[in-house]
Amino acid sequence: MRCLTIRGMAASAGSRRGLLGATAGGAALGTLGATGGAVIAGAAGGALFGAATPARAATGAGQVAPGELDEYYGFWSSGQTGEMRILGVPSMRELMRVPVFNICSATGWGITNESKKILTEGLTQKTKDYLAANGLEFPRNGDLHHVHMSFTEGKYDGRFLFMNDKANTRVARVRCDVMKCDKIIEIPNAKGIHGLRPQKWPRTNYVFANGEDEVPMVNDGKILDDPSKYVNFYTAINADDMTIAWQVIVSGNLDNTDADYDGKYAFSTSYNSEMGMTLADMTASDMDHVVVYNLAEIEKGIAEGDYQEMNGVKVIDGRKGSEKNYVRYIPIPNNPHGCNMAPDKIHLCIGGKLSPTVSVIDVRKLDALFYEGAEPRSVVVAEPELGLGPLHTCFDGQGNAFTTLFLDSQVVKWNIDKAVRAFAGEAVDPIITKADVHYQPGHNSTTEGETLDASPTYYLSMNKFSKDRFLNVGPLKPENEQLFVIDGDALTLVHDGPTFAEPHDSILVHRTKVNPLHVWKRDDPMWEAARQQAAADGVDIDWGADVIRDGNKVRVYMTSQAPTFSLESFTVKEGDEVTVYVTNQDDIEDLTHGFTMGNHGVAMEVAPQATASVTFTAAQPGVYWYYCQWFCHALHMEMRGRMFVEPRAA
Ligand code: K7E
Ligand code: CUA
Ligand code: CA
Repeated sequence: MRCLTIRGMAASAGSRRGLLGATAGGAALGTLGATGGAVIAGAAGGALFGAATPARAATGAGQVAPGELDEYYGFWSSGQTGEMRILGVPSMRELMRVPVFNICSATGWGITNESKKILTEGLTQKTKDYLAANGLEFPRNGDLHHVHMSFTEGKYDGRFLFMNDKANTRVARVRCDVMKCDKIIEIPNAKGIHGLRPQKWPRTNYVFANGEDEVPMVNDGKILDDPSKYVNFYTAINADDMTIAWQVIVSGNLDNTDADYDGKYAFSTSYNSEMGMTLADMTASDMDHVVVYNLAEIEKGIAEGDYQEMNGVKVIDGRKGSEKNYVRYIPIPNNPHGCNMAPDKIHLCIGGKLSPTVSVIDVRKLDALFYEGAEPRSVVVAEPELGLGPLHTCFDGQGNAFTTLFLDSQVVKWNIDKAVRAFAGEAVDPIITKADVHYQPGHNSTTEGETLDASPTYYLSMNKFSKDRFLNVGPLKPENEQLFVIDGDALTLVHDGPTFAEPHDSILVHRTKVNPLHVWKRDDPMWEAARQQAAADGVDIDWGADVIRDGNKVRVYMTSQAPTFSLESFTVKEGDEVTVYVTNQDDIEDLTHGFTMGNHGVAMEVAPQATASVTFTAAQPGVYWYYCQWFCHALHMEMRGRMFVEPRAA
């Protein structure tokens, strides 16, 4: 087995532009020709480059004409941007950005009272205290790697989306009926929530989350250089109410996670079984491990009181050497990364990263590991050598897998059954095909590929580098993502387009499974606090045009109906704490208003039938215009009014 040196891990594949230029004029040559002849999905039927794909262009697969709707919703993470994105697939049109861990000027996320409540209420007291001491209410940044939908019996059920924030150890939930975040919690004890997956079977009762970063068990500033005191935590979150169900202390760190289709086991990869604190130490061993969590045994252990309580969480000890049946450790080469359960319900695929292999675990053999003392590696039923830097694997629902090869800048399509037979000694080659991608792919997705509805329709490659692929925009380059049509054993490129940081991961969900509302329901819980305050103030929130003074607090209630606010002006005093509530009376689809108070740093979206509110301190005396910031009407510019700030009486 080849193993890479650290130096060899650098994103080293050079530009293919020169190479492509040399071959594009000629006949298609091997794999290069297959991707060099790209059809760029476009408005007017798609421009053809190269000669490899005229048949595809003629059938139009992978193309969506203007005005036509896509077949799939794509839910994208955005990495260090901290938001979730919704794309249409296969057109790859960006449909919406849903702010979650970031602050958003267009929607007012992080500015409105409704969003601030969600951003603050789930933080630990320790974090709240730290932020308050630094003049902050919630973290300003987020690092959103993984978006996953809730499951019912192994299939997407269109209820919720769950996502992680590695930067501030948080997990968030987005409601699919309105595509807004409704819960964010900080995970106690753990540090750096990275891998995240919902339970697949029988439904998503738990959301599983990996803590990637090791910290001393008692992290109070007294221990630095004693790795034996460092631990990591695996967390199960109750999906229905976003509370912590339990945690498990493990040996080694945790990277990616997945769950089986039987509701029995969950899994994590660990690249730092060494518990090293330096790069050299983290890569010292040829083997790391996969952790297997036995859900029934953990639940039983919790019920029987075999836990310690840490910061309000019930924590099971699953470290190596424990005699209990909570977890098992399976040795896997070498700094493994991706952790993907195949929809055949049998095979778990682990990307080897520093090893050119994918390790395949047969989950039917796990019982023997727990209850019959089977040798840990006995559950590994295949370990095909696929190429350099295997990271993530997705599936077509027909027994085949697609693995990204970061260092080779390729995707490899391979057959799981053939890999198992080859491992058993048969002379078969599991590799079906390889296709070039541009460049350095991380995650990949197929249509519903991590569900029982996986289909061989589209293959998406999310690439970390664009290099020379687009017009130069300065030293900071966009990333690149490429969509392929799966056509038998061939992968045909139909979209190649830049994205801003970062197309980290995505899921592709058939449009029949997602049914958002067209306008808000007036009784939505999102503005329950506003509704209660209005009731306490004797104001009808649906029709308000009221200014309520309460000491130096002023509550201003108004409605919007294109192109007017129900208050054309209101008066406050310098230094007043002003809260403006806006209810959008328009119930026409897409008739969103906004509210921006000039020179006060406040703005928000108010979608049809919604209420939103924002609180700010009235600035120096004078006239300040507020205006609608979402274009709503021919007289949208005129949809504005004045706040008059009077001097505070001496
Ligand atoms: Cu999903 Cu990068 Cu966070 Cu792999 S991890 S690439
Ligand atoms: Cu209302 Cu623009
Ligand atoms: Ca390691």
